[in-house]
Amino acid sequence: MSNNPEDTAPLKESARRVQEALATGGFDFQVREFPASTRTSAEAAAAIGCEVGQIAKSLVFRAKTTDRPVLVIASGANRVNEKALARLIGEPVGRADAEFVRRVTGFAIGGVPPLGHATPPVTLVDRDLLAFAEIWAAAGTPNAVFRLTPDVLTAVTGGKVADIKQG
Ligand code: 5CA
Repeated sequence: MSNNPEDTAPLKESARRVQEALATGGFDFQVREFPASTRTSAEAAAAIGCEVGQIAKSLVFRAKTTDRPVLVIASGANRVNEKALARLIGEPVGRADAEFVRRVTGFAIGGVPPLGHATPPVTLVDRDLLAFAEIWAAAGTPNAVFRLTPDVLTAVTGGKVADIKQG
């Protein structure tokens, strides 16, 4: 038990949607809201007290031919190699703008979770995340995250593990 009021306060609507998507998938992970920002990987790692590499950041790309959303769940320490991504999905890709991200995921940049998107995306998981026993992902808002394992991340997102980092 904890006396921290953050543990018992009701979740913001976007964070609650992520908690519900997790519950629907049969997972009992607890979405946690922090007083400090978890908007970026560095901020999230600082608030949680983990390595930046353990942050599973959800980056949305836009496939240029089909206009479909492509989700790359990358280690917070890495940048995504767009050429490798294009080869993997078979068409050119570009970074999605804020409007596209909100429309296809239902969430705003800084809180995009790896699951529960409005339009189910093609999903790739950065192989580097598999090196960690525990990782943390955004949970709908710039203050909310949840802890999970790399195995569960790939299972729950249907993501394909890929070598996707730059360099
Ligand atoms: N809550 C944190 C940790 S899980 C988080 O969501 N981090 S993130 O890295 O997954 O999301 C922020 C990402 O959104 C940044 O890495 C950046 O690539 C992207 N981003 C930020 N601003 C924009 C923008 N204006 N247009 C497109 N993408 C953006």
